[in-house]
Amino acid sequence: MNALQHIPAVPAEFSFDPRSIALLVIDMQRDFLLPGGFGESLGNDVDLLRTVIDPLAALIAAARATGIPVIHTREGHLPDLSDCPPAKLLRGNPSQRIGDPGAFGRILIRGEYGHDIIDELAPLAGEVVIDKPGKGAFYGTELAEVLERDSIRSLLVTGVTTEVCVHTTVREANDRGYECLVVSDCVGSYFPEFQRVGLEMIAAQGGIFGWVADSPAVIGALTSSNTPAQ
Ligand code: TIU
Repeated sequence: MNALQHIPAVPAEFSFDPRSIALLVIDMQRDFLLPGGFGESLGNDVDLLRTVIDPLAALIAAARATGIPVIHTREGHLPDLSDCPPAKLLRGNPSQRIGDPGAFGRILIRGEYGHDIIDELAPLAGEVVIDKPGKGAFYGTELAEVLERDSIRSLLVTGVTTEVCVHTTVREANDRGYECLVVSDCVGSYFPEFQRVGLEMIAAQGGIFGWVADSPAVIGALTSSNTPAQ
């Protein structure tokens, strides 16, 4: 059987084959979510992002329970910054730039404590973790190969921030032919207005690059599906 499952969403119902969908968790890293990290150094209130943690933990648990792959991403750079273009490095607060010492190690550098995913959403052994140098999860990464290998066609997209790494990734995925549902209470922005408008932009114009639904709707559909354990 290859029954499609359906999630009530905007602008219209989202239909997916439970055998070809993955949950993408974007950049739920300490540097973005903990006070004192990179996000706060940019002048942001990290509490606005932390509202995502509980609903996203529940969604990840539901995906794991139904056999849907969970793919995590982390934004960051090599210790020598050779993969960080000057245009990115020189942006933002000059006293706290990528690679500078921060409260949790060098800011957004792979291997540092702050670069890793928050404890509440730690990947399980065997789950894919994609290290990405850019805002989008496809640029400069092996994500396309991972999705191809696992025959993934649909993505449930979550993480931070809505208007930056989530948007960039959804636009990249949409152009590559993936159907993306963005989970509204599992994505977060430092700016409430950007959160609202960012979600509206995805589903506007008949779903110009995706669908939007909240986590209870997604979990309801996942738990009613009979995902093969393979
Ligand atoms: N992951 C991600 O969104 N990176 C950012 O730098 N986002 C900001 O909103 N700054």
